[in-house]
Parts: sequence; structure tokens; C-alpha cells
Amino acid sequence: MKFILTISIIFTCYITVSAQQKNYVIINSADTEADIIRKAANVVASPRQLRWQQLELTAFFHFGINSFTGKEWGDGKEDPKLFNPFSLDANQWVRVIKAAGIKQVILTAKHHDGFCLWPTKTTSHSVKNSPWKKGNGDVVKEVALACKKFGIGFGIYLSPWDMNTALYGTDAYNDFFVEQLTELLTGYGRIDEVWFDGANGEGPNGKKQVYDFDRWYKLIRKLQPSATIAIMGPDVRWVGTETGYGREQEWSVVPTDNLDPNSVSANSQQGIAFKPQGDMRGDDLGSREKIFKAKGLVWYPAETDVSIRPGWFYHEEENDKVKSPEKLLDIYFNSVGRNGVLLLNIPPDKSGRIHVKDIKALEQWTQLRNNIFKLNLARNSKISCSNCINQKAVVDGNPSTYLTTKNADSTTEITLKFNGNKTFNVLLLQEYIQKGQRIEKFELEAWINNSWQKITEGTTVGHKRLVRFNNTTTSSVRLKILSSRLNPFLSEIGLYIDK
Ligand code: FUL
Ligand code: CA
Repeated sequence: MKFILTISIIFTCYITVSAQQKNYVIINSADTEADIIRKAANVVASPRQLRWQQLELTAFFHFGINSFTGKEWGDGKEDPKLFNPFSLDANQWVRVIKAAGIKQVILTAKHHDGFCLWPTKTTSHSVKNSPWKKGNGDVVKEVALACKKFGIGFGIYLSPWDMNTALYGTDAYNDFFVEQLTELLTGYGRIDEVWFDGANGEGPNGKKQVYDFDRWYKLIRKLQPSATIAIMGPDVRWVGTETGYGREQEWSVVPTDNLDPNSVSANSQQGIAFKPQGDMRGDDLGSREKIFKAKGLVWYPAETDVSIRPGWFYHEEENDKVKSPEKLLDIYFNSVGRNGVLLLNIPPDKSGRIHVKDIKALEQWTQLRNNIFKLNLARNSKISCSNCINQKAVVDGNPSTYLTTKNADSTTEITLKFNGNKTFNVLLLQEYIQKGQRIEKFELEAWINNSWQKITEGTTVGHKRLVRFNNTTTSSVRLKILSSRLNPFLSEIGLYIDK
């Protein structure tokens, strides 16, 4: 008996650190702190989460009855006749955002007011009863086709809260919602993301709805298995604000209390099929202090949503309040550069086109990013690291190649020597997250006046970390990984100049 037990413990350890890495792990009460660190280091993204993380830039299109009434939240009593985007051009929407480097869009197929942008069979409160294309239009179809044409991902926002239907607040609403989801998941080709909002107010009968999320998740997994389910869903976490700014310390591996071993799928392709619970709003979600108290850990990465305008929907009076290219750049540094995926909302106007002010801001933002990131000044540097394996991989421009340490060391120092002096003010770091998110603390030093001087520091890295600092001129830098959960896997180091 004892013998069998020992064998099984060895086997369990082996599978945890081998190719069997999963996007969740259960913590047992007998686990030591070292066991928990090892488990946390080996939690990885599911394939659908990894694809999503690598997009980095995604866009929201908030469009609907509110685009015509000037409201942010309708009340469900709006006349569908108000909806008339006389020159709607979904190709223009997608062309504009693609030129800005955005890789996927999410369309508000239905917002809280219940008005549907596709001719659904479930309700008359839709484009079918609008004057647009004499009731024969389908915005979901036009956007889906444009995304396909331009080769970018397509996702849907379907508001669980529905202020229009009389079914809201009754069990029948869950069936109604399943029908709406089924139409969207079967009629428009591949769906890459399903976005469920957290807002849950009252419906027309004054009742709140108890949503049957489990049923909805199962339906999505069945009909669109590669779609990530975001926010009120198991794959993607809301970063916690709508400012565009993520956390300084952003862990994709976070504690959850509801990892029931009987309800998680054994198939790592499927991953977990329920929303992880626990506090997801604080400043620190995944430090050692937090994970040591956890019952389970899950890969649950942050999506940072923000609008290019003050509101989520287009309002003419906000035409002069479109965020500046510089503000958008700062948002980029603090969302994508803080291990998040940016979800930037660009709301089409009443005519059904993206307004020229938004286009200008996007173009200039793209220009700013391109100017900074066109040349990695660390690219041809000479690298030395006494305890590293494959050290050259961190400057080869390929995020799929990486350095790690010998003997599973959790600290290291990587020195980059340039050919002459270089001036830079941006540091980029990327972990090879296919092996897990591990780095907990780093420092960058520069060789100035014959000594190493600290120029910047940080905590987490994850998929991408960007840090800005004062202009620094030097012939050599040293990156210190001061703390990591097991050995770090670093795929890229970049140094750039923002002039
Ligand atoms: C919120 C909604 O209430 C807003 O209208 C918007 O859709 C935003 C993205 O999510 O919860
Ligand atoms: Ca690389």
C-alpha cells in the first residue's frame, strides 16, 4: 500500500511539470508553500486563452439604439424606427481598426435595452422593424463578413440584462437567451469571443434575473469551442476598471475558491467551464501571499476595456473629447504593457461609420507605436549570463524562442553589451507563457560612470511588460531577475527610444 502511494505521488509530480500542464490546479491542505509555488508556476493558458492573449489589441464596437437616442443606457422602450444608419459601412469599421493593429472586434449584438442588431426570431425589438434597409438589414452579418474579409477575429457582446422583453425575470428568459445565443453562434461563422457584461438590473416587470450561466457556457463550448468567454465567463477576467489602466502587478494565475474537482473537465483543451470566484478587483490578485491561502489556482487573464470617447456609444457632443494619440499611447503601455489585452471601444456614429476624429486619433496612435517599436536597440547585443540556457533567444525578435536558467535557478543576471553607446527609455520584457507566468521581480541596470546603476524595476512580466523611464545612454545593461516561481522562461528583451 505504502509502495503504491509513493509511486502515485511521483507520478503526480511528474505530470504536473510535464506536457500535462493545465489552466487550473487544486491546492490540497497538505501542500507546502514550495508545493504551491511549483503548482502556480505550472498553470498555463488553455489554447483559446493563449490565442486571445497573443492578440494584444482588440476593439469594441458599441452600436445600437443608443447611437440614435444619445443615451448610454436605453430603457427598452425605444421605437425600433429610430434605428437608421443610412450609410452603414462595416468594411470601413474593420479597415480602420485593422490599420491600427487591432486583431479582433466585439460587436454589441444586443445592449441592455434589448434592441437586437440582427433579425432575430426571438423578439420584434430588432433591426427587422427599423427603416434601415427596409427591415432587411443585419449588422451582425455585415460586421462578421467584414472581419472575415480582412482576416481578423470576430466576437459578440450579448447583454444578459434585457430591459425590453417581458420574459426578463422569469425562467423563460434563460430559454429566450439560449435561443438568441444559438442564433448568433450558428448563423455567422466562427465566433472568437463571447462577452457577458456584469450589469444586471431590473427588467420591465421590476424583477431581476437569475442567469443560467452554466447552460450558456455549455452551449458556447459546444457550438464555438474556440471562443473565449469573457467577463461573466471562465476564460477572460475584467481588469476591474474602465480606464484602460491595468495593475502594476498583474498575475494571470489567480486564486479561486470554487475549483470543484468533479466539475472541471479532464480535457485541458476544454479547461474549466465555470467562472472562477473570489475577489478580482483588488490591487493584488496573485502574489505569494494570496496564492498561499488559495484552495485552487486558475489561469484567468486580464482584459482592459476602455472607450476612445467618454461614453461607450457615439454622441456628437463628444466629438471633441476623443482621446488624444498620446493618451492612447499611455493606455497601450499600461494595458498591453501590463500583461493585459486592450479592448478599445470605437463607437460608429449615427450614419453607420467611424467618425473622422476617431480615425485621426487611431492613425496617430499607430504612428507613435510604430516609431517606438520599429527598432529593438538590444537586437544585436552580446549577451552573457552564467546560469542561462539559450541566452541568444531573448534578442532574436521571435516570441516563440526563449532563455531559461540551469538547475531550475529562480534568479539570474543577463548582461547585454552593445556595439557602442545606445540611448533608450523603454524596456520590453516577454515571458514564454506557454510554460507559465513566473517572474516576480526584476531590475534593469545600466553601466554608467564605471558602475551599475538601477534605471527601472518591476514585479510581474507575463505575456508582455513595458516600462518607461528617463533617457539612458550606455554601452551595456544588466537585467536582474530577482525572484521567480521556479526557473523563468524569458522570450524577449527589448530596448526602445520614444523620442
Ligand atoms: C458596462 C455597460 O453597462 C456599458 O454600457 C458598456 O457596455 C461596458 C463595456 O460595460 O458594464
Ligand atoms: Ca525570442
